[in-house]
Amino acid sequence: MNRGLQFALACASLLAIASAAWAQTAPVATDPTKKGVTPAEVQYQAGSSPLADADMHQNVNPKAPPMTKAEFDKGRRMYFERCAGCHGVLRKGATGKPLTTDKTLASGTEYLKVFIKYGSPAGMPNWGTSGEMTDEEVDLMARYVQQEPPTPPEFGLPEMKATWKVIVPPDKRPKKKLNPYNLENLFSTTLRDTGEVALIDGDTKKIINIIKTGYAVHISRMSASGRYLYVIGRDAKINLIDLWMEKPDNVAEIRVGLEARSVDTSKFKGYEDKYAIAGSYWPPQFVIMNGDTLEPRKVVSTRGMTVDTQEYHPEPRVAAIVASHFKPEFLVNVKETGKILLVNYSDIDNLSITEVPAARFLHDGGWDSSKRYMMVAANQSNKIAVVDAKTGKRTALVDVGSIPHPGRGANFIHPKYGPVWATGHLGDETVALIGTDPVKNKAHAWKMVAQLKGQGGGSLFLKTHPKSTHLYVDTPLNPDPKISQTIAVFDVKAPEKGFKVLPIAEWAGVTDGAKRVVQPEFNKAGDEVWFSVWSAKNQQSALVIVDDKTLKLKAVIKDPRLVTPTGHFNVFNTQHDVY
Ligand code: DHE
Repeated sequence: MNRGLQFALACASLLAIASAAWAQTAPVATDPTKKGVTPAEVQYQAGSSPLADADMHQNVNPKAPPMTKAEFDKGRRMYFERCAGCHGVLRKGATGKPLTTDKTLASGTEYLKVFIKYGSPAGMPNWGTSGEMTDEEVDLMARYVQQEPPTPPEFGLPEMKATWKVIVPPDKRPKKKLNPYNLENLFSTTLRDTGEVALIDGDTKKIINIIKTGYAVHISRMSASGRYLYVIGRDAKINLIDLWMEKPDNVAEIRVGLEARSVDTSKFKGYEDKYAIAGSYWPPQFVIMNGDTLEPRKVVSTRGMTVDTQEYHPEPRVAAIVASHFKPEFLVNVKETGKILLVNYSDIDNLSITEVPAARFLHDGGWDSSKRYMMVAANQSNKIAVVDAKTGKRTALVDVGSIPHPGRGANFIHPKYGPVWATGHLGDETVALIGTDPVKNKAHAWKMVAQLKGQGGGSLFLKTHPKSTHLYVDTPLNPDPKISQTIAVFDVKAPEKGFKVLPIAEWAGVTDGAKRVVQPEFNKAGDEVWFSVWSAKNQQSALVIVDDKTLKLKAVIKDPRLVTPTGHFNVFNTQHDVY
Protein backbone atom coordinates (compact mmCIF):
# COMPACT_ATOMS: atom_id res chain seq x y z
CA MET A 1 0.00 0.00 0.00
CA ASN A 2 1.45 3.40 -0.82
CA ARG A 3 2.03 5.99 1.88
CA GLY A 4 -0.62 8.42 0.68
CA LEU A 5 -3.24 5.72 0.79
CA GLN A 6 -2.11 4.60 4.22
CA PHE A 7 -2.41 8.17 5.42
CA ALA A 8 -5.86 8.48 3.90
CA LEU A 9 -6.95 5.26 5.60
CA ALA A 10 -5.52 6.40 8.92
CA CYS A 11 -7.40 9.70 8.54
CA ALA A 12 -10.60 7.94 7.59
CA SER A 13 -10.53 5.65 10.57
CA LEU A 14 -9.52 8.51 12.84
CA LEU A 15 -12.48 10.45 11.53
CA ALA A 16 -14.71 7.55 12.49
CA ILE A 17 -13.19 7.50 15.95
CA ALA A 18 -13.60 11.24 16.11
CA SER A 19 -17.30 11.08 15.25
CA ALA A 20 -17.99 8.60 18.00
CA ALA A 21 -15.81 10.16 20.61
CA TRP A 22 -16.19 13.88 19.99
CA ALA A 23 -19.31 14.34 22.04
CA GLN A 24 -18.02 12.63 25.16
CA THR A 25 -14.44 13.85 25.07
CA ALA A 26 -13.67 16.06 28.02
CA PRO A 27 -12.15 19.41 27.19
CA VAL A 28 -8.39 19.60 27.42
CA ALA A 29 -7.10 20.80 30.77
CA THR A 30 -4.47 23.51 30.93
CA ASP A 31 -1.73 21.39 32.51
CA PRO A 32 0.08 19.95 29.52
CA THR A 33 1.22 16.91 31.46
CA LYS A 34 -2.26 15.89 32.64
CA LYS A 35 -4.52 16.55 29.76
CA GLY A 36 -6.90 14.73 27.54
CA VAL A 37 -6.68 14.99 23.76
CA THR A 38 -9.59 15.84 21.52
CA PRO A 39 -10.31 13.58 18.54
CA ALA A 40 -9.64 16.50 16.18
CA GLU A 41 -6.21 16.81 17.63
CA VAL A 42 -5.47 13.10 17.43
CA GLN A 43 -6.52 13.20 13.80
CA TYR A 44 -4.36 16.27 13.18
CA GLN A 45 -1.23 14.89 14.83
CA ALA A 46 -1.48 11.38 13.44
CA GLY A 47 -0.09 12.25 10.01
CA SER A 48 2.44 9.75 8.75
CA SER A 49 6.09 10.62 9.37
CA PRO A 50 8.66 10.29 6.59
CA LEU A 51 10.95 8.70 9.20
CA ALA A 52 9.15 5.38 8.64
CA ASP A 53 11.64 4.72 5.83
CA ALA A 54 14.80 6.06 7.47
CA ASP A 55 17.65 3.74 8.54
CA MET A 56 18.03 3.87 12.30
CA HIS A 57 20.41 2.75 14.98
CA GLN A 58 18.94 0.19 17.38
CA ASN A 59 20.13 -0.91 20.87
CA VAL A 60 18.94 -4.28 22.13
CA ASN A 61 17.32 -4.38 25.57
CA PRO A 62 17.52 -7.93 26.99
CA LYS A 63 14.54 -7.25 29.30
CA ALA A 64 12.18 -6.52 26.40
CA PRO A 65 9.92 -9.30 25.05
CA PRO A 66 11.43 -11.06 22.04
CA MET A 67 10.70 -9.88 18.50
CA THR A 68 12.01 -11.07 15.17
CA LYS A 69 13.71 -8.52 12.94
CA ALA A 70 10.72 -8.59 10.58
CA GLU A 71 8.34 -7.93 13.48
CA PHE A 72 10.54 -5.13 14.76
CA ASP A 73 10.67 -3.48 11.32
CA LYS A 74 6.91 -3.71 10.97
CA GLY A 75 6.43 -2.23 14.48
CA ARG A 76 8.80 0.58 13.65
CA ARG A 77 6.95 1.42 10.44
CA MET A 78 3.60 1.41 12.23
CA TYR A 79 5.01 3.56 15.03
CA PHE A 80 6.30 6.23 12.64
CA GLU A 81 3.16 6.17 10.54
CA ARG A 82 0.70 6.46 13.40
CA CYS A 83 2.29 7.18 16.76
CA ALA A 84 5.38 9.41 16.40
CA GLY A 85 3.38 12.61 15.81
CA CYS A 86 1.99 12.40 19.35
CA HIS A 87 4.59 10.38 21.29
CA GLY A 88 7.76 11.75 19.62
CA VAL A 89 10.52 10.15 17.56
CA LEU A 90 12.45 9.07 20.67
CA ARG A 91 9.20 8.34 22.53
CA LYS A 92 9.97 10.97 25.16
CA GLY A 93 6.38 12.25 24.89
CA ALA A 94 4.88 15.31 23.21
CA THR A 95 1.10 15.53 22.86
CA GLY A 96 0.97 11.88 23.88
CA LYS A 97 2.52 10.34 26.99
CA PRO A 98 6.19 9.25 27.12
CA LEU A 99 6.71 5.66 25.99
CA THR A 100 10.27 5.20 27.20
CA THR A 101 11.25 1.68 28.25
CA ASP A 102 11.33 2.51 31.98
CA LYS A 103 7.57 3.07 31.65
CA THR A 104 6.60 0.46 29.05
CA LEU A 105 8.59 -2.42 30.61
CA ALA A 106 7.01 -1.62 33.98
CA SER A 107 3.54 -1.75 32.36
CA GLY A 108 4.14 -5.06 30.58
CA THR A 109 2.72 -6.56 27.40
CA GLU A 110 -0.81 -7.38 28.61
CA TYR A 111 -1.48 -3.89 30.03
CA LEU A 112 -0.11 -2.23 26.89
CA LYS A 113 -2.25 -4.44 24.66
CA VAL A 114 -5.43 -3.30 26.45
CA PHE A 115 -4.34 0.32 26.17
CA ILE A 116 -3.58 0.08 22.45
CA LYS A 117 -6.68 -1.94 21.63
CA TYR A 118 -9.26 0.07 23.59
CA GLY A 119 -7.62 3.52 23.83
CA SER A 120 -7.96 5.78 26.86
CA PRO A 121 -10.21 8.63 28.00
CA ALA A 122 -7.13 10.87 27.85
CA GLY A 123 -7.21 10.65 24.06
CA MET A 124 -5.30 7.52 23.02
CA PRO A 125 -7.22 6.21 19.99
CA ASN A 126 -8.78 2.73 20.22
CA TRP A 127 -6.56 1.28 17.51
CA GLY A 128 -7.86 -2.28 17.98
CA THR A 129 -11.61 -1.83 18.41
CA SER A 130 -11.73 0.77 15.62
CA GLY A 131 -10.45 -1.92 13.24
CA GLU A 132 -7.29 0.03 12.44
CA MET A 133 -5.04 -2.68 13.95
CA THR A 134 -5.63 -6.44 14.14
CA ASP A 135 -5.09 -8.31 17.44
CA GLU A 136 -1.73 -9.52 16.06
CA GLU A 137 -0.71 -5.94 15.28
CA VAL A 138 -1.80 -4.76 18.73
CA ASP A 139 0.34 -7.52 20.28
CA LEU A 140 3.24 -6.56 18.03
CA MET A 141 2.98 -2.87 18.98
CA ALA A 142 2.77 -3.76 22.70
CA ARG A 143 6.05 -5.65 22.34
CA TYR A 144 7.59 -3.02 20.05
CA VAL A 145 7.21 -0.15 22.53
CA GLN A 146 9.13 -2.17 25.14
CA GLN A 147 12.22 -2.24 22.89
CA GLU A 148 14.69 0.64 23.02
CA PRO A 149 13.48 3.36 20.62
CA PRO A 150 15.57 3.29 17.45
CA THR A 151 17.30 6.57 16.73
CA PRO A 152 17.14 8.11 13.26
CA PRO A 153 20.43 9.45 11.94
CA GLU A 154 21.64 13.01 12.33
CA PHE A 155 21.67 15.28 9.29
CA GLY A 156 24.45 17.87 9.34
CA LEU A 157 26.04 20.11 6.72
CA PRO A 158 27.70 17.26 4.73
CA GLU A 159 24.40 15.35 4.44
CA MET A 160 22.61 18.54 3.40
CA LYS A 161 25.28 19.37 0.83
CA ALA A 162 24.99 15.86 -0.61
CA THR A 163 21.33 16.55 -1.45
CA TRP A 164 21.80 20.16 -2.60
CA LYS A 165 21.21 20.87 -6.30
CA VAL A 166 21.34 24.19 -8.11
CA ILE A 167 19.25 23.43 -11.17
CA VAL A 168 19.62 26.89 -12.72
CA PRO A 169 22.55 28.94 -11.30
CA PRO A 170 21.78 32.59 -10.48
CA ASP A 171 23.80 33.93 -13.45
CA LYS A 172 21.77 31.78 -15.88
CA ARG A 173 18.43 33.00 -14.53
CA PRO A 174 16.30 35.75 -16.14
CA LYS A 175 17.48 39.30 -15.59
CA LYS A 176 13.86 40.48 -15.62
CA LYS A 177 10.41 38.94 -15.48
CA LEU A 178 9.92 36.90 -18.67
CA ASN A 179 6.24 36.03 -18.30
CA PRO A 180 3.00 38.00 -18.62
CA TYR A 181 1.60 36.97 -15.22
CA ASN A 182 0.54 39.40 -12.54
CA LEU A 183 2.96 37.77 -10.09
CA GLU A 184 1.59 39.55 -7.03
CA ASN A 185 -1.73 37.78 -7.49
CA LEU A 186 -0.33 34.30 -8.05
CA PHE A 187 -1.33 31.50 -5.64
CA SER A 188 0.88 28.59 -4.63
CA THR A 189 -1.46 25.75 -3.70
CA THR A 190 -0.18 22.71 -1.82
CA LEU A 191 -1.06 19.40 -3.49
CA ARG A 192 -0.37 17.42 -0.39
CA ASP A 193 -0.40 13.80 -1.46
CA THR A 194 1.26 14.15 -4.85
CA GLY A 195 4.19 16.15 -3.47
CA GLU A 196 3.59 19.12 -5.75
CA VAL A 197 2.43 22.72 -5.74
CA ALA A 198 0.04 24.21 -8.28
CA LEU A 199 0.91 27.75 -9.35
CA ILE A 200 -2.39 29.40 -10.17
CA ASP A 201 -2.95 32.77 -11.81
CA GLY A 202 -5.26 34.62 -9.40
CA ASP A 203 -6.60 36.88 -12.17
CA THR A 204 -7.56 34.21 -14.75
CA LYS A 205 -7.87 31.27 -12.26
CA LYS A 206 -5.80 29.17 -14.69
CA ILE A 207 -3.11 26.73 -13.57
CA ILE A 208 0.28 28.04 -14.75
CA ASN A 209 2.39 25.06 -13.72
CA ILE A 210 2.35 22.00 -11.48
CA ILE A 211 5.77 21.80 -9.85
CA LYS A 212 7.34 18.70 -8.24
CA THR A 213 8.37 19.34 -4.64
CA GLY A 214 8.93 17.29 -1.48
CA TYR A 215 6.70 14.55 -0.02
CA ALA A 216 3.46 15.81 1.58
CA VAL A 217 4.26 19.47 0.95
CA HIS A 218 3.51 21.61 3.96
CA ILE A 219 3.89 25.36 3.37
CA SER A 220 4.99 27.96 0.83
CA ARG A 221 6.70 31.25 1.72
CA MET A 222 7.83 34.22 -0.43
CA SER A 223 11.11 36.07 -0.64
CA ALA A 224 11.04 39.74 0.37
CA SER A 225 11.22 40.90 -3.28
CA GLY A 226 8.37 38.64 -4.36
CA ARG A 227 10.54 36.86 -6.94
CA TYR A 228 11.36 33.57 -5.20
CA LEU A 229 8.92 31.05 -3.80
CA TYR A 230 10.13 28.54 -1.16
CA VAL A 231 8.22 25.31 -0.63
CA ILE A 232 8.95 22.79 2.13
CA GLY A 233 7.78 19.17 2.32
CA ARG A 234 7.27 16.97 5.35
CA ASP A 235 10.40 15.10 4.19
CA ALA A 236 12.40 18.33 4.77
CA LYS A 237 12.96 18.93 1.06
CA ILE A 238 12.97 22.60 0.08
CA ASN A 239 12.28 23.74 -3.47
CA LEU A 240 13.24 27.20 -4.67
CA ILE A 241 11.00 28.40 -7.51
CA ASP A 242 11.86 31.42 -9.67
CA LEU A 243 8.69 33.32 -10.59
CA TRP A 244 10.54 35.40 -13.23
CA MET A 245 11.01 32.41 -15.58
CA GLU A 246 8.87 32.19 -18.68
CA LYS A 247 7.20 29.26 -16.96
CA PRO A 248 8.04 29.52 -13.24
CA ASP A 249 9.83 26.38 -12.05
CA ASN A 250 12.43 24.92 -9.67
CA VAL A 251 15.89 26.51 -9.73
CA ALA A 252 17.36 24.82 -6.63
CA GLU A 253 16.55 22.16 -4.06
CA ILE A 254 17.96 20.65 -0.87
CA ARG A 255 17.01 18.36 2.00
CA VAL A 256 17.67 19.95 5.38
CA GLY A 257 16.80 16.95 7.54
CA LEU A 258 14.52 13.94 7.59
CA GLU A 259 11.30 15.63 8.64
CA ALA A 260 10.32 19.32 8.67
CA ARG A 261 7.50 21.86 8.45
CA SER A 262 8.83 25.44 8.33
CA VAL A 263 10.72 27.76 5.99
CA ASP A 264 11.05 31.54 5.72
CA THR A 265 13.25 34.22 4.18
CA SER A 266 15.11 37.34 5.34
CA LYS A 267 12.82 40.38 5.15
CA PHE A 268 14.76 43.15 6.91
CA LYS A 269 15.81 46.13 4.80
CA GLY A 270 19.15 45.46 3.12
CA TYR A 271 18.78 41.66 3.42
CA GLU A 272 15.94 41.14 0.93
CA ASP A 273 16.23 37.66 -0.68
CA LYS A 274 19.67 37.16 0.96
CA TYR A 275 18.92 34.28 3.31
CA ALA A 276 16.42 31.49 3.76
CA ILE A 277 15.91 29.53 6.96
CA ALA A 278 14.28 26.15 7.53
CA GLY A 279 13.49 24.38 10.77
CA SER A 280 13.22 20.63 11.10
CA TYR A 281 11.37 18.17 13.30
CA TRP A 282 14.16 15.60 12.88
CA PRO A 283 16.93 16.24 13.58
CA PRO A 284 15.80 19.03 15.91
CA GLN A 285 17.64 21.96 14.32
CA PHE A 286 17.44 24.90 11.94
CA VAL A 287 19.64 25.87 9.03
CA ILE A 288 20.35 29.22 7.42
CA MET A 289 20.90 29.05 3.65
CA ASN A 290 21.78 31.46 0.87
CA GLY A 291 18.48 32.78 -0.41
CA ASP A 292 19.16 32.44 -4.14
CA THR A 293 20.81 29.00 -4.19
CA LEU A 294 19.79 27.24 -0.92
CA GLU A 295 23.47 26.61 -0.15
CA PRO A 296 23.41 25.60 3.53
CA ARG A 297 25.57 27.92 5.64
CA LYS A 298 24.87 27.48 9.33
CA VAL A 299 23.19 24.61 11.17
CA VAL A 300 22.07 25.11 14.78
CA SER A 301 20.69 22.40 17.08
CA THR A 302 17.63 23.14 19.22
CA ARG A 303 18.22 20.38 21.76
CA GLY A 304 18.22 21.73 25.30
CA MET A 305 16.27 22.56 28.42
CA THR A 306 12.51 23.05 28.67
CA VAL A 307 11.33 26.56 29.52
CA ASP A 308 9.43 25.63 32.69
CA THR A 309 10.95 22.62 34.49
CA GLN A 310 14.38 23.19 32.92
CA GLU A 311 14.89 19.53 32.06
CA TYR A 312 16.78 18.30 29.03
CA HIS A 313 14.69 17.50 25.96
CA PRO A 314 16.39 15.47 23.23
CA GLU A 315 14.07 16.34 20.31
CA PRO A 316 12.57 19.83 20.52
CA ARG A 317 11.04 20.25 17.06
CA VAL A 318 11.19 23.53 15.17
CA ALA A 319 7.68 24.83 14.52
CA ALA A 320 6.75 28.19 12.90
CA ILE A 321 9.49 30.57 11.80
CA VAL A 322 8.76 34.22 10.98
CA ALA A 323 11.08 36.93 9.65
CA SER A 324 11.30 40.24 11.54
CA HIS A 325 10.68 43.55 9.77
CA PHE A 326 12.37 45.43 12.64
CA LYS A 327 15.78 43.78 12.78
CA PRO A 328 17.83 41.29 10.73
CA GLU A 329 16.27 38.47 12.74
CA PHE A 330 14.34 35.25 12.36
CA LEU A 331 11.97 34.26 15.17
CA VAL A 332 12.28 30.49 15.55
CA ASN A 333 9.64 28.77 17.68
CA VAL A 334 10.91 25.63 19.38
CA LYS A 335 7.99 23.40 20.22
CA GLU A 336 8.88 21.06 23.09
CA THR A 337 11.19 23.42 25.00
CA GLY A 338 8.73 26.33 24.64
CA LYS A 339 11.43 28.84 23.72
CA ILE A 340 11.46 31.44 20.98
CA LEU A 341 14.90 32.00 19.47
CA LEU A 342 15.61 35.42 17.97
CA VAL A 343 18.31 34.52 15.46
CA ASN A 344 20.22 37.58 14.25
CA TYR A 345 21.52 36.94 10.73
CA SER A 346 23.60 40.12 10.31
CA ASP A 347 26.78 38.04 10.93
CA ILE A 348 26.03 34.37 10.41
CA ASP A 349 29.60 33.30 11.26
CA ASN A 350 29.23 34.82 14.71
CA LEU A 351 25.57 34.06 15.07
CA SER A 352 23.87 35.74 17.99
CA ILE A 353 20.72 34.16 19.38
CA THR A 354 18.45 35.65 22.04
CA GLU A 355 16.36 33.08 23.87
CA VAL A 356 12.90 34.34 24.81
CA PRO A 357 10.95 32.18 27.29
CA ALA A 358 7.38 31.39 26.18
CA ALA A 359 5.45 28.21 26.97
CA ARG A 360 5.73 24.61 25.85
CA PHE A 361 4.34 23.28 22.57
CA LEU A 362 4.81 26.33 20.38
CA HIS A 363 3.27 25.62 17.01
CA ASP A 364 1.95 28.26 14.59
CA GLY A 365 1.49 32.02 14.52
CA GLY A 366 2.12 35.33 12.78
CA TRP A 367 2.36 39.09 13.17
CA ASP A 368 -0.06 41.62 14.65
CA SER A 369 -1.16 44.34 12.18
CA SER A 370 1.81 46.60 13.07
CA LYS A 371 4.19 43.64 12.36
CA ARG A 372 6.01 44.49 15.58
CA TYR A 373 4.53 41.76 17.79
CA MET A 374 4.70 38.07 16.95
CA MET A 375 1.73 36.09 18.23
CA VAL A 376 2.37 32.34 18.50
CA ALA A 377 0.22 29.53 19.84
CA ALA A 378 1.66 27.34 22.61
CA ASN A 379 -1.08 24.93 21.64
CA GLN A 380 -1.00 22.30 24.38
CA SER A 381 -0.57 25.06 26.98
CA ASN A 382 -3.69 26.87 25.72
CA LYS A 383 -1.78 30.12 25.48
CA ILE A 384 -0.69 32.70 22.94
CA ALA A 385 2.84 34.01 23.49
CA VAL A 386 3.54 37.58 22.37
CA VAL A 387 7.08 38.70 21.50
CA ASP A 388 8.09 42.29 20.77
CA ALA A 389 10.38 42.12 17.72
CA LYS A 390 11.64 45.65 18.47
CA THR A 391 12.79 45.11 22.06
CA GLY A 392 13.43 41.38 21.66
CA LYS A 393 11.45 40.58 24.80
CA ARG A 394 8.37 38.60 25.71
CA THR A 395 5.43 40.98 26.03
CA ALA A 396 2.79 38.59 27.36
CA LEU A 397 1.46 35.07 27.67
CA VAL A 398 -2.28 35.21 27.08
CA ASP A 399 -4.65 32.42 28.16
CA VAL A 400 -7.09 31.48 25.40
CA GLY A 401 -9.36 28.49 24.67
CA SER A 402 -8.49 24.84 24.16
CA ILE A 403 -5.61 24.17 21.73
CA PRO A 404 -5.37 27.46 19.83
CA HIS A 405 -4.53 27.02 16.12
CA PRO A 406 -4.28 30.35 14.28
CA GLY A 407 -2.23 29.53 11.16
CA ARG A 408 -0.83 33.03 10.95
CA GLY A 409 -3.95 34.51 12.63
CA ALA A 410 -6.20 37.38 11.52
CA ASN A 411 -5.94 41.11 12.30
CA PHE A 412 -8.83 43.59 12.31
CA ILE A 413 -10.11 46.65 14.13
CA HIS A 414 -12.73 45.75 16.71
CA PRO A 415 -15.37 48.49 17.26
CA LYS A 416 -14.78 48.46 21.02
CA TYR A 417 -11.27 47.06 21.61
CA GLY A 418 -9.35 48.58 18.69
CA PRO A 419 -6.80 46.44 16.79
CA VAL A 420 -7.13 42.75 17.67
CA TRP A 421 -5.50 39.52 16.49
CA ALA A 422 -7.67 36.41 16.34
CA THR A 423 -7.15 32.67 16.69
CA GLY A 424 -9.51 29.71 16.33
CA HIS A 425 -9.13 26.46 18.28
CA LEU A 426 -8.86 22.74 17.66
CA GLY A 427 -10.32 21.82 21.03
CA ASP A 428 -13.36 24.11 21.29
CA GLU A 429 -15.67 26.28 19.20
CA THR A 430 -14.34 29.65 20.31
CA VAL A 431 -12.46 32.33 18.39
CA ALA A 432 -10.26 34.33 20.78
CA LEU A 433 -9.63 38.03 20.13
CA ILE A 434 -6.52 39.55 21.71
CA GLY A 435 -5.99 43.33 21.89
CA THR A 436 -2.72 44.32 20.15
CA ASP A 437 -2.48 48.09 20.55
CA PRO A 438 -0.56 49.03 23.70
CA VAL A 439 -0.61 52.76 22.84
CA LYS A 440 -4.16 53.90 22.04
CA ASN A 441 -5.97 50.89 23.50
CA LYS A 442 -3.70 50.10 26.41
CA ALA A 443 -6.42 48.70 28.67
CA HIS A 444 -7.15 45.96 26.12
CA ALA A 445 -3.62 45.17 24.98
CA TRP A 446 -2.41 41.58 25.43
CA LYS A 447 -5.70 40.45 26.97
CA MET A 448 -8.26 38.09 25.52
CA VAL A 449 -10.89 40.79 25.08
CA ALA A 450 -13.57 38.56 23.56
CA GLN A 451 -14.36 34.93 22.82
CA LEU A 452 -16.62 34.60 19.80
CA LYS A 453 -18.67 31.44 19.50
CA GLY A 454 -17.93 29.72 16.19
CA GLN A 455 -19.36 26.62 14.51
CA GLY A 456 -17.41 24.06 16.52
CA GLY A 457 -13.99 22.64 17.38
CA GLY A 458 -11.51 21.33 14.82
CA SER A 459 -10.63 24.76 13.44
CA LEU A 460 -7.23 25.15 11.78
CA PHE A 461 -7.16 28.52 10.02
CA LEU A 462 -8.92 31.88 9.93
CA LYS A 463 -8.37 34.92 7.77
CA THR A 464 -9.35 38.51 7.07
CA HIS A 465 -7.79 41.33 5.02
CA PRO A 466 -7.32 45.07 5.69
CA LYS A 467 -9.82 45.82 2.89
CA SER A 468 -12.41 43.30 4.07
CA THR A 469 -15.03 43.55 6.81
CA HIS A 470 -15.29 39.75 7.10
CA LEU A 471 -13.51 37.17 9.23
CA TYR A 472 -13.60 33.63 7.76
CA VAL A 473 -13.11 30.67 10.14
CA ASP A 474 -12.63 27.08 8.91
CA THR A 475 -13.39 23.88 10.88
CA PRO A 476 -11.96 21.08 8.67
CA LEU A 477 -11.32 18.67 11.54
CA ASN A 478 -14.77 18.86 13.06
CA PRO A 479 -16.34 15.38 12.96
CA ASP A 480 -19.70 16.75 11.75
CA PRO A 481 -19.59 17.10 7.93
CA LYS A 482 -22.08 19.98 8.13
CA ILE A 483 -19.36 21.86 10.00
CA SER A 484 -16.20 20.53 8.33
CA GLN A 485 -17.59 21.28 4.86
CA THR A 486 -18.66 24.85 5.58
CA ILE A 487 -17.14 28.16 6.69
CA ALA A 488 -18.29 30.60 9.37
CA VAL A 489 -18.14 34.29 8.43
CA PHE A 490 -18.22 37.04 11.05
CA ASP A 491 -18.81 40.73 10.39
CA VAL A 492 -15.76 42.39 11.98
CA LYS A 493 -17.80 45.52 12.66
CA ALA A 494 -20.11 43.51 14.94
CA PRO A 495 -18.36 40.19 15.55
CA GLU A 496 -20.35 39.36 18.68
CA LYS A 497 -23.57 39.24 16.62
CA GLY A 498 -22.78 35.74 15.37
CA PHE A 499 -21.85 34.28 12.01
CA LYS A 500 -23.22 33.29 8.64
CA VAL A 501 -22.46 29.85 7.22
CA LEU A 502 -21.17 29.43 3.65
CA PRO A 503 -21.74 25.95 2.09
CA ILE A 504 -18.35 25.87 0.38
CA ALA A 505 -18.17 22.10 -0.31
CA GLU A 506 -21.69 22.15 -1.75
CA TRP A 507 -20.70 25.07 -4.00
CA ALA A 508 -17.73 23.03 -5.20
CA GLY A 509 -20.14 20.54 -6.75
CA VAL A 510 -17.92 17.64 -5.75
CA THR A 511 -19.88 14.47 -5.12
CA ASP A 512 -17.98 12.13 -2.81
CA GLY A 513 -15.11 12.41 -0.34
CA ALA A 514 -14.54 14.08 3.01
CA LYS A 515 -14.61 17.51 1.27
CA ARG A 516 -12.98 19.22 4.22
CA VAL A 517 -12.93 22.97 3.65
CA VAL A 518 -9.56 24.32 4.64
CA GLN A 519 -7.60 27.58 4.78
CA PRO A 520 -9.21 30.82 3.70
CA GLU A 521 -6.76 32.97 1.68
CA PHE A 522 -7.42 36.41 0.13
CA ASN A 523 -6.31 37.58 -3.28
CA LYS A 524 -4.07 40.63 -3.50
CA ALA A 525 -6.93 43.12 -3.89
CA GLY A 526 -8.65 41.73 -0.79
CA ASP A 527 -11.96 41.32 -2.60
CA GLU A 528 -12.12 37.54 -2.98
CA VAL A 529 -11.33 34.57 -0.73
CA TRP A 530 -10.04 31.16 -1.81
CA PHE A 531 -10.78 27.86 -0.02
CA SER A 532 -9.57 24.31 -0.61
CA VAL A 533 -12.17 21.54 -0.67
CA TRP A 534 -9.90 18.69 0.40
CA SER A 535 -10.76 15.03 -0.27
CA ALA A 536 -8.60 11.89 -0.49
CA LYS A 537 -6.00 11.30 -3.18
CA ASN A 538 -8.27 9.11 -5.32
CA GLN A 539 -11.22 11.51 -5.12
CA GLN A 540 -12.01 14.85 -6.71
CA SER A 541 -11.05 18.00 -4.81
CA ALA A 542 -11.58 21.64 -5.80
CA LEU A 543 -10.83 25.27 -5.01
CA VAL A 544 -13.79 27.54 -4.30
CA ILE A 545 -13.55 31.32 -4.64
CA VAL A 546 -16.01 33.59 -2.84
CA ASP A 547 -16.78 37.26 -3.50
CA ASP A 548 -15.90 38.99 -0.23
CA LYS A 549 -18.47 41.81 -0.58
CA THR A 550 -21.52 39.70 -1.44
CA LEU A 551 -20.43 36.41 0.19
CA LYS A 552 -21.61 34.71 -3.02
CA LEU A 553 -19.81 32.07 -5.06
CA LYS A 554 -17.48 33.62 -7.63
CA ALA A 555 -15.64 30.67 -9.18
CA VAL A 556 -14.79 26.99 -8.76
CA ILE A 557 -11.49 25.57 -9.99
CA LYS A 558 -11.62 21.85 -10.74
CA ASP A 559 -8.86 20.02 -12.53
CA PRO A 560 -7.72 16.40 -12.35
CA ARG A 561 -4.28 17.72 -11.41
CA LEU A 562 -5.61 19.42 -8.25
CA VAL A 563 -5.08 16.41 -5.98
CA THR A 564 -5.52 16.92 -2.20
CA PRO A 565 -5.18 20.72 -2.12
CA THR A 566 -4.66 22.00 1.44
CA GLY A 567 -2.90 25.35 2.02
CA HIS A 568 -2.69 28.12 -0.55
CA PHE A 569 -0.52 31.17 -0.43
CA ASN A 570 -1.13 34.41 -2.32
CA VAL A 571 2.22 35.89 -3.38
CA PHE A 572 1.60 39.50 -2.29
CA ASN A 573 -0.08 38.66 1.02
CA THR A 574 2.58 36.11 1.94
CA GLN A 575 5.41 38.41 0.88
CA HIS A 576 4.08 41.32 2.96
CA ASP A 577 2.53 39.34 5.84
CA VAL A 578 -0.97 40.64 5.11
CA TYR A 579 -3.53 38.70 7.17
FE1 DHE B 1 0.53 22.05 9.45
C1 DHE B 1 1.52 25.35 9.11
C2 DHE B 1 3.03 21.54 11.69
C3 DHE B 1 -0.82 18.99 10.20
C4 DHE B 1 -1.60 22.37 6.82
N1 DHE B 1 1.99 23.23 10.26
C5 DHE B 1 2.22 24.58 10.01
C6 DHE B 1 3.31 25.04 10.83
C7 DHE B 1 3.74 23.95 11.55
C8 DHE B 1 2.91 22.82 11.19
C9 DHE B 1 4.89 23.91 12.53
C10 DHE B 1 3.86 26.46 10.86
C11 DHE B 1 4.89 26.67 9.79
C12 DHE B 1 5.42 28.09 9.73
O1 DHE B 1 4.63 29.04 9.85
O2 DHE B 1 6.63 28.27 9.56
N2 DHE B 1 1.00 20.54 10.75
C13 DHE B 1 2.09 20.52 11.56
C14 DHE B 1 2.15 19.28 12.27
O3 DHE B 1 3.07 18.90 13.03
C15 DHE B 1 0.88 18.55 12.05
C16 DHE B 1 0.05 18.67 13.33
C17 DHE B 1 0.95 17.06 11.82
C18 DHE B 1 1.82 16.63 10.71
O4 DHE B 1 2.13 15.42 10.70
O5 DHE B 1 2.20 17.42 9.85
C19 DHE B 1 0.30 19.38 10.90
N3 DHE B 1 -0.97 20.89 8.66
C20 DHE B 1 -1.37 19.69 9.13
C21 DHE B 1 -2.46 19.14 8.35
O6 DHE B 1 -3.06 18.05 8.55
C22 DHE B 1 -2.77 20.14 7.28
C23 DHE B 1 -4.18 20.67 7.42
C24 DHE B 1 -2.63 19.52 5.87
C25 DHE B 1 -1.26 19.05 5.55
O7 DHE B 1 -0.67 19.62 4.65
O8 DHE B 1 -0.79 18.11 6.18
C26 DHE B 1 -1.72 21.21 7.57
N4 DHE B 1 0.06 23.58 8.20
C27 DHE B 1 -0.82 23.49 7.16
C28 DHE B 1 -0.86 24.76 6.46
C29 DHE B 1 0.00 25.63 7.13
C30 DHE B 1 0.58 24.86 8.22
C31 DHE B 1 -1.74 25.07 5.25
C32 DHE B 1 0.33 27.08 6.79
C33 DHE B 1 -0.67 28.02 7.42
C34 DHE B 1 -0.38 29.46 7.13
O9 DHE B 1 -1.35 30.22 6.96
O10 DHE B 1 0.77 29.87 7.11
